[in-house]
Amino acid sequence: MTETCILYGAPCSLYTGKARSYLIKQGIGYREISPGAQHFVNDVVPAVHRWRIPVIELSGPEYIQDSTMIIEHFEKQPRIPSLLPDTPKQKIISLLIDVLGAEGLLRPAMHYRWNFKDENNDFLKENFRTLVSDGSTEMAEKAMDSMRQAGKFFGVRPQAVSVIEKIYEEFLELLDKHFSKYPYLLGGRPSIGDFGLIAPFYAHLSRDPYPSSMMKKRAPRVFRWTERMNRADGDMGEFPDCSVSWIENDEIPETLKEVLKFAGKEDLVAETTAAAECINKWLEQNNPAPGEKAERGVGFAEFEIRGVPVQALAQPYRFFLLARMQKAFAGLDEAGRRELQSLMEELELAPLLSVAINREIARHDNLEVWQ
Ligand SMILES: N[C@@H](CCC(=O)N[C@@H](CS)C(=O)NCC(=O)O)C(=O)O
Repeated sequence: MTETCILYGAPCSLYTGKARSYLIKQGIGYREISPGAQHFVNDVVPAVHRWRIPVIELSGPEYIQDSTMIIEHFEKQPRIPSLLPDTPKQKIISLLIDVLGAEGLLRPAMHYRWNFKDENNDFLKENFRTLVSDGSTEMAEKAMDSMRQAGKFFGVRPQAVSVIEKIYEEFLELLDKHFSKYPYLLGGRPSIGDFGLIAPFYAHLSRDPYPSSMMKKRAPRVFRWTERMNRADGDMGEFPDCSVSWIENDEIPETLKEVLKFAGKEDLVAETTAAAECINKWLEQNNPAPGEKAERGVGFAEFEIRGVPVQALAQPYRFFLLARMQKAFAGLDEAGRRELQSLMEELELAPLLSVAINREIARHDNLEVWQ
């Protein structure tokens, strides 16, 4: 395998897991370097305007920060086969799961990392030492403290903990059922949705000691999928009869429908709708100039999960990803749109086809900017 890029990232980083898995599955050569490296601190951070991982460095040098944009870069290469299905249902569902993975599971990812100190802390300290420039335990602990605080921004507060756990346990059970039938979300080949979902499921939920052990006990097939997503081959020995392709006839398996219906009903639709309202209010009041940087969060979306009030950062980035799904939907022919509309209604996810913020988010020079 020839080395074609450098990946700045880390095993404990949620979004690095998404980009890394794509590179592995596509056979794209890379060398992973920790962001504690001097070159990252001195050259890469100024080039991408902020400390954020993952970043890939290509010849030039050209830098790309953002797991989705890294994948998009390779998806556009003519010699690399695309992992976005081109049939209507599988395409839209793949792009929808990309949103769910990037933003929809931050509460369990943060809770199971930061609220189990006895089990996780030593492991995390060692991991976080590789993120900081002097490799010291003191700096690692500071970085951990700031991430622990970040959990609260996503709605991980004591009053919501038991409901976050309950929902995650049920979600795991449904996902485990799916992976007892199929090696990947859409059959015998990973798709863009698998890379979205691996983000919370790799670094945090399958790797940190407490949730890792929980997943191995409660959902061993989900754990196998997280291994599989980090192997260059299909790694699907348990499925000797499964062909190395997406399920035929644009079918969405029933087991995956159950997972999506559950995610939508529990919080994805409510949170997305509340975030859109919050961001639209902010836009009305602030009217950012076109080209102005869009911050990670603009206020807090307020909604309920199983009757428990939650406040979570309203992130414009969610709508950057959602717009990709909505544009793909708009680009379908009429029969495709009709089919999708009825599938999304069946899954109780139809509002996600239209909920939007009043200004688009674009990417410019590695930043999210208001259009
Ligand atoms: N949308 C970005 C999010 C990247 C991101 O938030 N990365 C985390 C580590 S997993 C980070 O760098 N956080 C530090 C910060 O944002 O200050 C992506 O997909 O790459």
